[in-house]
Amino acid sequence: MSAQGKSIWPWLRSSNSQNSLQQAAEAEARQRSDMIDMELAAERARLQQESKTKILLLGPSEAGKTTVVKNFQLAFTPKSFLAQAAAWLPVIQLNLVHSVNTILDALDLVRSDSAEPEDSEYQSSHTIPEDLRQLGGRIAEKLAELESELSGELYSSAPPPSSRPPSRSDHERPRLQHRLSMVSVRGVTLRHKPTEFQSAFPSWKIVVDRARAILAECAPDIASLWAHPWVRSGLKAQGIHPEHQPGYFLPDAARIASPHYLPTPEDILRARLTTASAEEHSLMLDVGMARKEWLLCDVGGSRSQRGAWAQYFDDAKLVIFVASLTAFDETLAEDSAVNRLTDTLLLWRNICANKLLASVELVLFLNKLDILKAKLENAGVAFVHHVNSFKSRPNDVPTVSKYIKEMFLAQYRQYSSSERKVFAHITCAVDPTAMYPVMGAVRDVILHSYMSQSTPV
Ligand SMILES: Nc1nc2c(ncn2[C@@H]2O[C@H](COP(=O)(O)OP(=O)(O)OP(=O)(O)O)[C@@H](O)[C@H]2O)c(=O)[nH]1
Ligand SMILES: [Mg+2]
Repeated sequence: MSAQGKSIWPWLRSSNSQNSLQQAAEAEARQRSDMIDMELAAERARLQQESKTKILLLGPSEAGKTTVVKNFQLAFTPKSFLAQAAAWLPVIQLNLVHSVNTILDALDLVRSDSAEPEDSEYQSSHTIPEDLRQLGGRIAEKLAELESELSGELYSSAPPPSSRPPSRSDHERPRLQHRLSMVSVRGVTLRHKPTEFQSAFPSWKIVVDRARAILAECAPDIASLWAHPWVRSGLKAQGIHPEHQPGYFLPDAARIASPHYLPTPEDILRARLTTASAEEHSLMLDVGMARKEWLLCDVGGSRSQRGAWAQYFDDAKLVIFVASLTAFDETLAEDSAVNRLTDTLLLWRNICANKLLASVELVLFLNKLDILKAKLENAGVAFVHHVNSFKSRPNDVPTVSKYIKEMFLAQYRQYSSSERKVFAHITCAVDPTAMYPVMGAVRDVILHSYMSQSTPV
């Protein structure tokens, strides 16, 4: 409407009425113009959102979803990925300290003489070599404090109590109770994302430097501890394999403690940080002449978090389901009665059958190939002991991985809510060289689905 148009305030009759009318009309025009600007901005935001390709990473906890996101960043935006390297340092320090404390705790190396159990059978089977007892005495206190300090800085609550049944002497050292038999940190909320640590966490440098100094003092003892045959056999007897667990940095103590240490891409891929709530990561990619934005939506995979996944299904173009090839002889951290492979297959079946995802392409990553190899070839684990239907097939990596892949594809064929392709890859997400071509193949699937969706029908 023009400013000179019909009066909207006919009751104004004073000699100034002409001026007032003009001002009111101008204000109205401004208001309308602002409204139009706001509508245009909202429309632009909507179109921008629609032009983003949303990729959902689903799968159980510890399967490697976040590690796959890191691989996307390393493959397609390496500069910004590497710029975040320093932010991963406290996470890596915490992973290392947590592994050492878990070993000290599991093998009772911090047991004081006065706390010796009375049970003579227990005592004789747990006689600690003197060198290890002294080693424990030198590092246990320092590393217990360091773990509390680092987890206090990184997480908004201390890690939860162990899921392991209490050992005989747990009641004697409540300060150490939070150590897990699993060498991972879970069930706690991050204070800040790693990329925000440096700005949001003012004492960052002080804490990291202090941790570095303590680790430098303890590094020779950590190396001796991990190399000690009594330690290796004691852990094996308890079924604890730190080398198969997330956040495994035990052989790297001296390197991590060195004054100029900066995490390498491989270290960042190995660092373990539980995803506490869904996170979106934006990646800008060149598609022909255009720049295209991908949104990688990374969710937490523990059972308590899965109920929240559906809210991200809406505009997803692709689901990358990450499963671990090594879940067959493991149980859930949330429920030790549930086999991880059984849980993962059921989860995959539900994703395949989900009607909200019927038009979404599926990519399946069967991950942790290196650990599968270590289990079958070094630790002598027999796959058939955990999956009877495997029968007398050869217990080697190609046969077992192919068999697991077939188990997943059979679920897909039987339960998929629509006719669509599934692209399966056997992966080792901590090996960036091996992952690079896989990332390229996934990019092609995304581009193909983007092209076909943007072609008018
Ligand atoms: N050795 C080995 N470790 C892997 C592999 N893939 C991932 N990891 C490690 O496994 C741990 C867990 O990986 P994440 O990516 O954090 O697992 P996630 O699926 O995001 O787990 P949540 O966030 O709890 O849902 C990390 O320490 C990774 O470095 C792999 O192929 N081999
Ligand atoms: Mg994660």
